[in-house]
Amino acid sequence: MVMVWAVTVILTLLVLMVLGLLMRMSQAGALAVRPDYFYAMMTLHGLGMAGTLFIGGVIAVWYHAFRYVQPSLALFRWIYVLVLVGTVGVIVATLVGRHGSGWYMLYPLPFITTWARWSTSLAIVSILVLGVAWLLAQLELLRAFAARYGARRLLAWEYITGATPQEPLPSFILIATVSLLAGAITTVVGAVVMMLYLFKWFVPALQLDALLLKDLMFLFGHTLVNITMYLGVALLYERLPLYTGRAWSVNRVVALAWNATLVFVLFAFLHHLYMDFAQPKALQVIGQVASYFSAIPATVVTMFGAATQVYRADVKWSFAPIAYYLGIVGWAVGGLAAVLDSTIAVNVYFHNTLWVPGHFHTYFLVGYVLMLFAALHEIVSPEAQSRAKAALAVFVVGGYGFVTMFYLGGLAAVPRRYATYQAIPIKQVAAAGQALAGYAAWFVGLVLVGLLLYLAALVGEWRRNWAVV
Ligand code: HEM
Ligand SMILES: [Cu+2]
Repeated sequence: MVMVWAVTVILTLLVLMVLGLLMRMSQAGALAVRPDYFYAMMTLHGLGMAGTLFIGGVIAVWYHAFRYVQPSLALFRWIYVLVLVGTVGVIVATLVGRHGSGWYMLYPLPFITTWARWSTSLAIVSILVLGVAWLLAQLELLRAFAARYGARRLLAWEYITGATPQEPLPSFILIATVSLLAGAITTVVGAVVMMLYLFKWFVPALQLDALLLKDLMFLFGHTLVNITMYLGVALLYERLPLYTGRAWSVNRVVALAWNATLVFVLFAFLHHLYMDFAQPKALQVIGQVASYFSAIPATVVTMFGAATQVYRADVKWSFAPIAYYLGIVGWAVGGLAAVLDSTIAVNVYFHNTLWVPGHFHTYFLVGYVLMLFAALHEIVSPEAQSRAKAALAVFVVGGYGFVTMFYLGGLAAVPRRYATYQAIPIKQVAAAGQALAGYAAWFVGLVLVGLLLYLAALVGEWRRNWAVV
């Protein structure tokens, strides 16, 4: 089953990246894409990436969790079916119905329809189906962890109070618990929003509170993508020691850092509302503080741990440790750009410029995606080495080139989410946006070549491993 998941995830990423290429080409003026198609593609790309990478991480965690616990295999088959159904629904709603309200479907945008009305309801129902699948997956893993370690021990509080635990808690289980707990809570919030949307779709006269819905949507959306990153980090703590020969265990500092993350990650979403002047000022301050505190302790502890893992260690640098390590570097670079942007004084300049896709594409494309590549490679075809390493090199060069163009666009004040830059009345901004998009498209080409080479390296070997789980 895990093989089917791995293939599906990689192929989906490929398709979504091609959509990304088409968007960049449209912005470069190299391809005429009608705006309604551009926004439909952008919505599918964003929703698809967020969802696929999240479930991909859950699957990798599920697979590696077998070392410690017994999550249900049958349930993960059903989850596959649900995810497939939901994904097909989103594809039809966007590419056929041209629903284009962006990946976080901000109220009331989904209901100001320039697209087919049915596509809004299909998108809502499909996301609800995906939400059910995600919730089931998260709860099942948490159940399996609790069955083995006891619910009260999963957050490593013993390490904080100084008591000696009867059985050590793997750091993998601690970080996965933090991620899945925050994920499960906010998935429910997302489902509530979708239910409200569904009411609104049936009864258009219904008026909902736009600010409240924005808060709820970002509580869901921000947290989902944030904990996706943390699933990658959980894998890093679990797998890197295998190559360095050094344990990466829970201690008091690690336990404190990840407990802090669990609390603050639930309030960091407020940084998406800095421009909402109706929101009480205190919440803006909480947003900034929580953004720092949800990122910094976990990052510092992880960076320090990752450095001590390899410092003067006799590491055999095969594909997986290289990819995990490059992943953590991308995570740090993108994280720095993100924390900068979550600082109110800086956000005033960068809000809604290409700086924003700049930072999240960094920690995803050249951060988390590399960790996922490492995890899938370990599962699918650990024997494929030199070809996979070459693929990684091409992918990383292309990836950094591509995100650099977003940052330069942000510095040049190019706004995000423009189908074409020709409509921008300030000539220098339009010209900069267009030129940078053109360079970016070439780098995307490299990314796609890298991904195809990686896929080919895996295919070459995976028949041998088809039998695992
Ligand atoms: C080669 C890979 C990729 C390419 C070429 C690409 C390209 C793009 C482009 C051109 C945009 C629109 C930017 C704008 O003008 O606002 C975009 C938005 C976005 N991308 Fe990517 N992307 C890639 C990978 C990823 C990955 C790995 C993720 C993972 C999370 C991701 C998530 C998103 C999201 C969430 C949006 C925002 C959609 C919205 O504004 O509603 N992308 N991407
Ligand atoms: Cu956020």
